[in-house]
Parts: sequence; C-alpha cells; structure tokens
Amino acid sequence: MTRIRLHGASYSVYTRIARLILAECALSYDFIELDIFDKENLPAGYLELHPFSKIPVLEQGDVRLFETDAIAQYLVALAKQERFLPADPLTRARCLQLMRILDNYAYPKLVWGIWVEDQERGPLSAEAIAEARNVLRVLESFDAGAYLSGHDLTLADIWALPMITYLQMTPRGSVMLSECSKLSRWFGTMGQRASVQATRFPAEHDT
Ligand SMILES: N[C@@H](CCC(=O)N[C@@H](CS)C(=O)NCC(=O)O)C(=O)O
Repeated sequence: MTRIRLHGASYSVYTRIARLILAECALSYDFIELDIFDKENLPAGYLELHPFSKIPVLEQGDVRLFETDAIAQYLVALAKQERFLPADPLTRARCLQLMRILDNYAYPKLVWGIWVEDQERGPLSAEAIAEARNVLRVLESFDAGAYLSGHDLTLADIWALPMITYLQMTPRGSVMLSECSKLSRWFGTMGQRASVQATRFPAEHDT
C-alpha cells in the first residue's frame, strides 16, 4: 500500500481524530507536524494542500484529501474497517447525528468556549458554562450502550474523544463531566484504548 502522510498538529482536535482512526485501523503513516495557527510560517505550498488553511490533510500517492469526515471514511474503507460506521440504518443515523453535533456544537462550545477560554482568558462566563452544559446534556442523552452510538466503537466515539479530553482538562469542565455519569464512564473506557494513549495531546502530558 502506498505510504500515507498526514499533515497536522499534535495539539489539534481534528488531527487527533484522523490519528485515532489510523491507529484503530492499524494503518502506518508519516506524521508531518505543523502549527496551523502560525499563519506567517506555514510550510511552502500548504494552501495547495488545504485552500482553507486548516488541518488535517491526508496524502497518499496522488491522493490529497482534506475535511476530516472525508479522510475518516476513506481510511475505514481502505482498511476494510467499515464496522466503525454502523450498518443498521437508525444506528448509523444516530452515529452521523452525533458526529455533526460534535462538529457544530461540541467543538465550538467545549473546546473553544471552555478549554481555550480557560487557557487564554481566565474566568469563564455563565453563558459559556451554560452552553457547554447543554452540549453535555445532549451527548449524555444518547443512551446507547458502552459506546456513544451502541455497543461497539464507532466514528462518533472517535470524534468525541479529543473534544471531551480538552473539556475535561479544565477544572470547571472536569466537574461538568463528572455530573454526567454515562459520559464519565464512557470517557474512562475510552482512556484505556491504546489508540487514545498513543495520540495524547501535549497538554495531557503536563497534567
Ligand atoms: N471542517 C474541518 C475542520 C478542521 C479544523 O477546524 N481544524 C482546526 C484545528 S483542530 C484548524 O485547522 N484550525 C486552524 C484555523 O482555524 O485557522 C475538518 O473537518 O477537517
């Protein structure tokens, strides 16, 4: 198989999603680390790989892909690991629903609204806390089994893990997560996976 190259950052939520899938699918790859927020110093030609200046980007021979969902679906098909997307219509729909909830609400409200605010600005506003709680309440309501959309690991779990990890690393987020018994249990289970341990954020090594 032509060698896979992944451009991204070890601190990035979406890069970690791609790396979790690569690890879960036992696909080896070269990781090309860049700081996407240092726009002045992006690698030459990076905008040809990602015209919207984001990470991750996957390359394999002539294949170039951006948008993490496209990368994810390519990788699971390549590795013949379609089990990460449930076959049953409703379970699959719930899995996709969760992934979009995570993109559209959890990423902005938990990662940017809580983790980044906590790191960069200090005291969290009541509004930010209420919005994060609302996201957690919705995730907690997906009462499916050991994993978020059933009894097996799916892309929804892989999507959620990096976002909940950043939330949980803040004092307030850790308390909020502990108030959600199912999500807390799920987070503990996920933390034991080799893929999760192998892709820890740099900030996790400091905690
Ligand atoms: N919709 C994109 C989102 C990717 C994304 O937002 N990546 C973040 C890092 S986790 C990024 O590149 N941020 C840089 C920026 O917004 O300038 C995807 O699914 O790949």
